[in-house]
Amino acid sequence: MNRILITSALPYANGNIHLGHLAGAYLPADIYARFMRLMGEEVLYICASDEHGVAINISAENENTTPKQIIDKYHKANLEAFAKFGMSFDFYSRTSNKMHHANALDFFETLLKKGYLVEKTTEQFYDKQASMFLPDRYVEGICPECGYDKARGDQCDKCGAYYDQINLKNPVSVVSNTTPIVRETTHWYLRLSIFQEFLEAYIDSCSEAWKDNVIQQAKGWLKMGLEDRAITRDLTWGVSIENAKGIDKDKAKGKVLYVWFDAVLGYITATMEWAKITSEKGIGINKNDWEKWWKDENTKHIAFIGKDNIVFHSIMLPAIEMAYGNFVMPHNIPANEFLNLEGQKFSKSRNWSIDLQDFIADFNTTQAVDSLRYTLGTILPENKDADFTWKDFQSKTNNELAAILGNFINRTLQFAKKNMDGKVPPLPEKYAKLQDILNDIVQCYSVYKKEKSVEEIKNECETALSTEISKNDFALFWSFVSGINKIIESYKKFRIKEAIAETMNLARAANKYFNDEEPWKTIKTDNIDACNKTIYLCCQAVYTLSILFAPIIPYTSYKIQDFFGANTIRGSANNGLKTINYIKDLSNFKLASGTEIIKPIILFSQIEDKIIEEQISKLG
Ligand code: B3M
Ligand code: ZN
Repeated sequence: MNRILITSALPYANGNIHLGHLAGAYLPADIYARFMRLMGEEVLYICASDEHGVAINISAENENTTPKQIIDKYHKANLEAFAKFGMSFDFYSRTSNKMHHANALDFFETLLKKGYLVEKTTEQFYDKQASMFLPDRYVEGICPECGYDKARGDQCDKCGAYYDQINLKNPVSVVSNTTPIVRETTHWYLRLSIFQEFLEAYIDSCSEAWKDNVIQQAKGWLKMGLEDRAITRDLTWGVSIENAKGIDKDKAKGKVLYVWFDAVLGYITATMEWAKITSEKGIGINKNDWEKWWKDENTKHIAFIGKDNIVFHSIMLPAIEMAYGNFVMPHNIPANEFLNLEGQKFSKSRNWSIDLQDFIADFNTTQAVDSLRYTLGTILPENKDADFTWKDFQSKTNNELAAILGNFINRTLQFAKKNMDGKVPPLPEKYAKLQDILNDIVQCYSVYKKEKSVEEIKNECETALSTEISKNDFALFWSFVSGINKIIESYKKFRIKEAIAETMNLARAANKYFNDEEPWKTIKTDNIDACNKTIYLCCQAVYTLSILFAPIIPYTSYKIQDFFGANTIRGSANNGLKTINYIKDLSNFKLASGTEIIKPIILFSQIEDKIIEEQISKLG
């Protein structure tokens, strides 16, 4: 049994989600969550809007409004867009909620009491013109590590360095464009150095399972030696520590928690909120159930993020969890690289971006959403930066979703509609053993997969079964059995892109089967048995594909299952409760002969050049 807690980086509620975000931390998490639910695992998928931090203040200033209005606007906009994109969050919260402030403060107070925080008075940049200290993004300058000249106050976007702002060279205030002075202020620091050894052991223990880029970055930090980090800021917007127990009220005045300290705790609070709210629904969730998702050692926390967030999840979060005590630390952090757009970096200011909201406004069909999910899924920047192009979107839709998957489903169902009374045909008596044979192949695969190569298993099965099963039938069965195994393995290793490619390969194999069997010929001869068998198996394949594609293109999957009036299985949010293992179950022919086929509709229509050209011309 696996209990899988899935989180996606909490998006800042100061702007719309764009395709780069989706490919980084949302789509892969959603596909993974849905697949694991279909595998019968206990899955809870949690996210929230990140509503604190200087980025929010700056947006408010730019839009001439208040932080509160900014977060309300973008929280709503992103929540709605995510829903249309088919995200299956079990719970989506916001860090401005009272419960989160209380929880984050509790962490602060507990760490303070346990001696993991230390108060220090240090020098910080102060903008005299604006009468304020300049935390993080309020100041820009030259990176002390690499010399990049647009480095932020707390982190360099170029080399990823994470430093004390006072080390920034040539600092300039973002607020007034003047050179700040240096002034003393008091802050609370997390004594990260205490955790050096412990984190080294933790990262070592993960080095086999985690992606290389994540391990390398984490090790890089550890190699430099961890230093104490300020976890408070001079700001009015954020989790105030003015009433925190254990500190001097005067010193705490005008201080809030550093956004990254409270944001990583947002995952935990959102889970608490989920448990509290869901416990009132009478579906068997208890308000303390959040604890089993965070404190039980059988829970695996998988944190999906973009590569710029690695340090906060591989170093800071585990340190905070360790300091507080009794929390499970991330089991895996499948951080993605970046997505580019038509060969260039996403940039809202240069209008080189595609917001999810704009995509939905322009296309507004579930087909288009699934096309987008599929296209992004096939190019996920898992190991290196990737590039989204509108031409690729068009070609993946037309040449794969429409020409392979859609075509196979359509020709199978149309054939049955026309020639078999609109029903799944009977499986003729002389083919009655096919189900057993399929089970044998499944069995053989699972027994031998550890000791033999796929080719060897294949040969073994093929020889053993050669007299009982035709070449085409075997090829179809083999593709599905070995393909499903590969898909499972890929998902388990967070190779989502590979799993998607393999899933489309099964649609290819099914299409090939249809071609090779030539049912349009057998129907005309007296070989109606063969024809019935072909279409019977094709219908089963359609159903199987609808399940395997459900995590990737959930809307389409729903439509396919609906053709058979079947229960719709999409790996949707289920409050952490498990269902049966649909994936394991796929080796059983699921559609009974005689099942009525509802009039099939075209699942993916071709995208014309005009549409694509229009979108390209909008950029820049
Ligand atoms: N709000 C997203 C970003 O860095 C940031 C993630 C928080 S995850 C706890 O773009
Ligand atoms: Zn740098």
